[in-house]
Amino acid sequence: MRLPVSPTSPRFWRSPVRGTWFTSVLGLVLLVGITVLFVTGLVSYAAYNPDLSPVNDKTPDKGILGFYLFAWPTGPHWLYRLNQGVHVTLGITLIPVLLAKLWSVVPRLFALPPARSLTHALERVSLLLLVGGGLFEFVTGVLNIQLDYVFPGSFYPLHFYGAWVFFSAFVAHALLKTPTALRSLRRLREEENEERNGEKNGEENGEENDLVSPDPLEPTVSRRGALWFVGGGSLLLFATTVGQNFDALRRTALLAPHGGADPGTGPNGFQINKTAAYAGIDAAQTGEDAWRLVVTGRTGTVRLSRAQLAELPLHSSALPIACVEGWSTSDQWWRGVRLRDLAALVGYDDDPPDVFVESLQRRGAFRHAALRANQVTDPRSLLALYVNGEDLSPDHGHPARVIVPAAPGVLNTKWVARMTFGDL
Ligand SMILES: Nc1nc2c(c(=O)[nH]1)N[C@H]1C(S)=C(S)[C@@H](COP(=O)(O)O)O[C@H]1N2
Ligand SMILES: [Mo]
Repeated sequence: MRLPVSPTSPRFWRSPVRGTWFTSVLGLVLLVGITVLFVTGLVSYAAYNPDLSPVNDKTPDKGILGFYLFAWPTGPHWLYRLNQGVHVTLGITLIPVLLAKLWSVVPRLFALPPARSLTHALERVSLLLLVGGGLFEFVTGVLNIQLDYVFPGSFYPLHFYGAWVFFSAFVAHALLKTPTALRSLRRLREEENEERNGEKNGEENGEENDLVSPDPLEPTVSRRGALWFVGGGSLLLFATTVGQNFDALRRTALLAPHGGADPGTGPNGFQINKTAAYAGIDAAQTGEDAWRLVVTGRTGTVRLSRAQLAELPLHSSALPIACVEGWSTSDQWWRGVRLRDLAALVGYDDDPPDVFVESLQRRGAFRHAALRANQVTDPRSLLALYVNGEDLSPDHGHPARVIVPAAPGVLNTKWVARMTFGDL
């Protein structure tokens, strides 16, 4: 008969799958994956041009953590779509790997004594930051894209500061553990041979043997099998998420809030972030008699009706909408007035400056945005009146919306009312 044991005892943990090799493979996958998540996350923040204007900055108290910000380029035109597609799709795909990795080392979290020495105590605190930070980043990220965000405080600063805490602990951990992980993988071939010869899982040599159960159950799955199971989970999440970045695959994105459901048909039948009704846009404000675009600059203010705008030189650009939440559209055909032509109307003939764009919308963080001079100058940047050969629909920003190459969706302001050109 077995006596009951507590989780603080190594004998409590009996899975024969635990061991250095299993933990090492998962750890090395996370080493690469989480580094990509961190970099694409920081890049995504830079893409908002937060250093251009406070209205673009969702993390105003970042301090020196914004040291790396740079002027976001306008090409290639799919730059933000790729960055954010990778960030969100990879983050979701790594969830099973993260959970399996935590599961594989969970006996250590319970091990006693809590600290054998000061170094050991520091190591355990850093592990708490690592595990807590990792879970926090994945949970806030998933909740934000599922539009079910429940944390007190804005997602952006929490996810941003959390990333720095998590990644610092992650770097320390990776420096300590990567040599062990690589050594353990080099033993892979030997182990494979052992397994083929029918030797039991869990018989490992070398350090870190506290991962191996001293009292393992009969294996029901090999360590490789367990790894395939984790990989299968990742593959399933990948396959039901990645489609939200491609119009033709959108129906396969079963888990994505902006996938699955049919966004509608027709030229305006592509994803919508916030509808006109949600944003409180009233048809009475957008009619031909009511709406005027107010453009201000060096030489004063110009007011234009939609009909007058449509008589200015019109240009076409094939550009996607790419949202921070990780969904994007394929290229749509926008048609409208170049931003730099609007700048020229108010006195900036060949030196377009930054612009501050305001929507008819009264509330909401995305009702206004600032664009940098390079974005105004790019000939593909438009104040669009039409998309895919038709008038913009109310939900896509009728009477007029901004569309800029390579920029995050947030900067493509809909229901534009006012544009103020001048260095910000
Ligand atoms: N006025 C206004 N413009 C806006 C938004 C908004 O909430 N209000 N949302 C932005 C965001 S976050 C995205 S991703 C895009 C989505 O554009 P779409 O709804 O036409 O696909 O619009 C942007 N423009
Ligand atoms: Mo967005």
